[in-house]
Amino acid sequence: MTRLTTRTLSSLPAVVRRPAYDRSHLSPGIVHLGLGAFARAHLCEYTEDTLELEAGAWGVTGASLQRPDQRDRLSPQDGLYTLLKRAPAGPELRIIGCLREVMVAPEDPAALVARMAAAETRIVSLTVTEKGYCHDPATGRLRADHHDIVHDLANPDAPRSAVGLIVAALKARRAAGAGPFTALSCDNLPHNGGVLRGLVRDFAALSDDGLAQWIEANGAFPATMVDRIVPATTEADIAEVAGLIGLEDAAPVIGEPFRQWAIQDVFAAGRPAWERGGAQMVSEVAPFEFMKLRMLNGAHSSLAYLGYLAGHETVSEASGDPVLARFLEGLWAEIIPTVPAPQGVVLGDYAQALLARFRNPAIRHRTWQIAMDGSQKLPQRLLGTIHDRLKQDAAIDHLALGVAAWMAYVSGTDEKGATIDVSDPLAATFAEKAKAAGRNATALSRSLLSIEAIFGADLPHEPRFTRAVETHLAALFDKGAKATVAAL
Ligand code: CS2
Repeated sequence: MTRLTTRTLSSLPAVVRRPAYDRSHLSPGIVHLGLGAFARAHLCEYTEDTLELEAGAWGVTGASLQRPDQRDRLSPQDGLYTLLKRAPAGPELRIIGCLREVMVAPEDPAALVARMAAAETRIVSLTVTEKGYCHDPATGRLRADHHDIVHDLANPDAPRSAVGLIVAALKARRAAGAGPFTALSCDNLPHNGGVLRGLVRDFAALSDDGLAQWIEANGAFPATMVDRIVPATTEADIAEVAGLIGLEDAAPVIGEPFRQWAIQDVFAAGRPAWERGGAQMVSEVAPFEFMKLRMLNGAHSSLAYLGYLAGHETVSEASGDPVLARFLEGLWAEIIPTVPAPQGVVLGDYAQALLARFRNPAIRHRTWQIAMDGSQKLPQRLLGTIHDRLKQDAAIDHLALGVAAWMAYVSGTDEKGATIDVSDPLAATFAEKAKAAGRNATALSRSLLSIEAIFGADLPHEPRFTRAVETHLAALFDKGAKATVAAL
């Protein structure tokens, strides 16, 4: 089958939307770190919308921080790829053209730093996932003992962490008398802009106080809230896209039609008119971020753990299960009083819209995929909400069941006695703790609660929380996820 390339674009069927601007004039205004499916389905589509209206300055250089596979798939197709939006009513297809080139950081970190430091780069955006920040998720502070940070401090010219790369590039810009680029975090972290600013400053301060002060005075780190459900692309998706577009595309991305992007409008060197694609440029991102992290991601994670334990492979299946759907309603009822509604939003309506998105039968988002990296996700998705509820002296039953389900999941054994493939930076710690505690809910919950990087110093001493978690975990071990949820 013929490959999707610049040359074959014209042979696409008419239903496929394609770049309506001259790609040969794209300059590299944006360098994106962490070129996963999410960024290609989110930031790149918003950028594509602006290029259709004002072509030119905002081409994207994508950088993979670990593996070469994205580059190997995308380069033979001139950076072009299909975005397949799956609505319950049927698919919508669009070829995204904003990606100019793909770099692979470990192959040549200095080349990537040079690209970021070049004057024409005005924004360095990131989707490196929670663990890519090398920070302590409970406090948001840099982990100076993190292996990548230790490496980058010892090898400042060949960094491998996002923070190390940003600091190296900002250092070069300062030395060249250029201003900084805007560092734009697009990850699901609370106060992502402020957290990134702190990490970059703290890392810089470990080697160069003057640089840290320059960053503090001149840097721009807008906060963002990003939203689009984008499951990992499968071989079946690749085959389906080929059938739909009549060309081979080795790197399509699949997403729901819904998308949202709230961005704090503080940029150091200009930005694309992302609002033309519907992004919300705001002065205060926090209300959007609380709403999304707590209501969408908090529910997603809880449903992923409970759903996986109850034998559901996808979110759509799990949220279609009436027992789990009732759980979600109860969970949102606990979360909503802790969330200040963004202007014009009715949180009850937002919850109903989430349920419809979760149930989209055209999207196969695996519970296993969302269950990944719970140690990095729990604090902002569930624990902050629990903290606020306890302060209000309000019920936390559903929230605590979400945490207990995470514990049952990381115990590494499912309800049929089969091994769970737990993917998490702390997986080895979990395995050790599970081995020592066995199926003793008291022992396992106490042992997991003592991980300060996740639970912080206060929550583990809050008996209303620890008791609820322990009781739920015992029930999950005794009678399984479905019966435990049904008995709530
Ligand atoms: C999910 C998110 O994988 C996960 O942890 O909760 O990736 C979720 O799909 C996105 O945040 C939706 O915007």
